[in-house]
Amino acid sequence: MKDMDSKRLVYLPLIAAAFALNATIAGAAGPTPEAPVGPTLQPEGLIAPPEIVPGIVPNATPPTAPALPALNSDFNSDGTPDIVWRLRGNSASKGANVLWLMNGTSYASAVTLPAVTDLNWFIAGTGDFNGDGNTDILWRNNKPGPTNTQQGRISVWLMSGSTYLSTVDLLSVVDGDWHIRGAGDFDGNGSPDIIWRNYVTGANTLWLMDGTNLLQSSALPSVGDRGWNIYGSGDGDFDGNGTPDIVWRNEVTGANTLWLMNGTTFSAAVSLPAVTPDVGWQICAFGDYSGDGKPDLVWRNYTTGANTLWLMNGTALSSTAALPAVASPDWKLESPR
Ligand SMILES: [Ca+2]
Ligand SMILES: [Ca+2]
Ligand SMILES: [Ca+2]
Ligand SMILES: [Ca+2]
Repeated sequence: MKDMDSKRLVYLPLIAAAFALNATIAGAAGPTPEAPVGPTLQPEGLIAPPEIVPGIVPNATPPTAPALPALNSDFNSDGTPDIVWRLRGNSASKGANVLWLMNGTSYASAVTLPAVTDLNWFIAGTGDFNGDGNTDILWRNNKPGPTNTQQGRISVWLMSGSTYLSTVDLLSVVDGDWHIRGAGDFDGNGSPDIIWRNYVTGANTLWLMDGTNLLQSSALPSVGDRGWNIYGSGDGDFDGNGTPDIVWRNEVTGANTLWLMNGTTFSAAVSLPAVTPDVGWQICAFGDYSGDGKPDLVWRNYTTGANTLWLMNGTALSSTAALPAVASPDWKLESPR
């Protein structure tokens, strides 16, 4: 591994007012989300936990200091991270966004967020970017092409609870090879920092933020093998050192790995249980649902529609808990990550 060249990032200042995110702020008057409103629980037997490949033993590091960062996806401030969904695909409701409010490891209710029918916009993460105690939603527009006049824009939806307030634009990154893969407060200044991975070069970097302002880039080790991808961070402080850690999954081999971080510096890589890639499970989100102070993993099976929590004890899987199934693979489970 070697450090990447952060100069590859191209920053284009934007005039926020001229580029307000083209959200349809119709709220509940917009298209009716399909599955997540009133989801039907599949019979328990149909929700198989992700398969664990024997023989790959995680090197669990005992949790130490229980200094937990603020929850980055707790929209209703009840202490449980909530789950953000976005509907892609070509249905009449495409562009719908829905919040699942969670009660511990159980689904409690769904809230419709404003729709964004332009599918060039991706939900890139969540976190409190303006420091008002409310979780905000990070967006990136990334579909390079001559017809996309907004390529590279990055916007934050400032929220009040689950209510949209306003949009703030960040610096733009036009290069579509760079993807935002999550957000977490790595330098401990209270602002979520943004994790980037370059899908072509394998470079990885952090944007250290002061609210919605970029302070500086901080290079992470490069990972040239494109089978590996970052699936997020969010509230995922797995070793309890006060710094969020970064979850990697290899979609070719099924291996899952955690980068333990010491602030903005890579510290060590440890294995998580592997999940064979041919069974349809994708790792999607990270937050403490069981309330034991340790982050859990949210899996979604885009083949069967099942959703499952891995309740974790550090880097060790202790049990699984089924979430309501959402049949349509067009519903993307986006956050917390
Ligand atoms: Ca909550
Ligand atoms: Ca906020
Ligand atoms: Ca920070
Ligand atoms: Ca940590």
